[in-house]
Amino acid sequence: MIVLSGGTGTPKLIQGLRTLAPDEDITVIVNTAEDITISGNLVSPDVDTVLYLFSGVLDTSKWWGIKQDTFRTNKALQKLGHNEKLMLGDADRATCIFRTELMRKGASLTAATQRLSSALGIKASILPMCDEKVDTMIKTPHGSMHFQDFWIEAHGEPDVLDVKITGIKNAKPTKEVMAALENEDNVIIGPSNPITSIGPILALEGMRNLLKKKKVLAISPIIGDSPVSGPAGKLMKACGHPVSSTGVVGCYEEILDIMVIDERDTVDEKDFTVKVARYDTLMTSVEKSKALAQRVLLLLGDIR
Ligand code: GDP
Ligand code: FO1
Repeated sequence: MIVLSGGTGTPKLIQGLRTLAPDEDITVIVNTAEDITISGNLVSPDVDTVLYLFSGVLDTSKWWGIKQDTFRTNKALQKLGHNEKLMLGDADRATCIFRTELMRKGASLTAATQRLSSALGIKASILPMCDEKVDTMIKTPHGSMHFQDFWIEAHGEPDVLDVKITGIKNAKPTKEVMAALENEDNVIIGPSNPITSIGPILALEGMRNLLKKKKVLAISPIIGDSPVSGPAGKLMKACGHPVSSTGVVGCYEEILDIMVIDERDTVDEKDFTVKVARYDTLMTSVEKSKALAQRVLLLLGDIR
């Protein structure tokens, strides 16, 4: 199965999918537009979250970083007067150092991710969406800032006027992403931020046209008029989409076949242009992730 993923909501769903299918059968196409260089090393937050999930070391209290990681290097740098934008743990930093070293020697992000995957004993296929550098930039009244500056340094507080993904016009889905999509009829879009996590994947050349030919199921990250977590609401509004499950359908216009919305969602099903299914989508435990994943596979006809 193929899953398009950001770094929080979809990994929760993948946690459930893993209990129903072998890791070998799971391909995750991951957003890279939030990647950022920290103290000389490339951090790929969404890719790393997926890597750590599959290798069983993810800190699932935060949905980023490695559980029980230490922060000695980050603190030592602070003492020297160098405050890092992201609190990078020591073991997490090792991943980023190795990635950067491989890339410095000429490896693509995809190849470096494959190397990390096999070093971590991962059987799933974790595919960065592209190998070119792309950056999500948030336009605010104080100027344009990188997503990580907006989200961490500015605590997501500034008003948002627009969202732009720089470099996306020159970015292409990798040949590994294309090959994976060619071999699958069904695609799952997890409950991820439609603007900053799924938006960049869909903005890659040819991606929307390719997905139009697939059976695509999405899970809404919005319940009623607010996201379960994070800045999706503010960013959707800035991009002209209503903050609702129907607004999410708008973001996936022409490619979506089935939308899974939460059973508590007050939205009127008559307002949808695609097939709608209701379920408890709040994945607050592995059991709940599994139940939702089971429902998703049933809807896609992947299990009976
Ligand atoms: P990011 O890369 O950290 O922004 O993570 P994602 O884009 O993958 O996920 C963030 C989105 O997931 C947010 O918009 C949340 O509303 C949504 N989300 C997080 N947890 C859940 C959940 O348990 N259920 C649903 N339906 N949405 C969730
Ligand atoms: N998020 C935070 O809110 N604070 C942090 O200090 C932080 C550090 C960090 C380090 C590595 C990493 O892979 C992710 C990290 N995140 C942190 C999460 C990240 O900024 C975003 O939540 C993701 O980019 C959204 O997908």
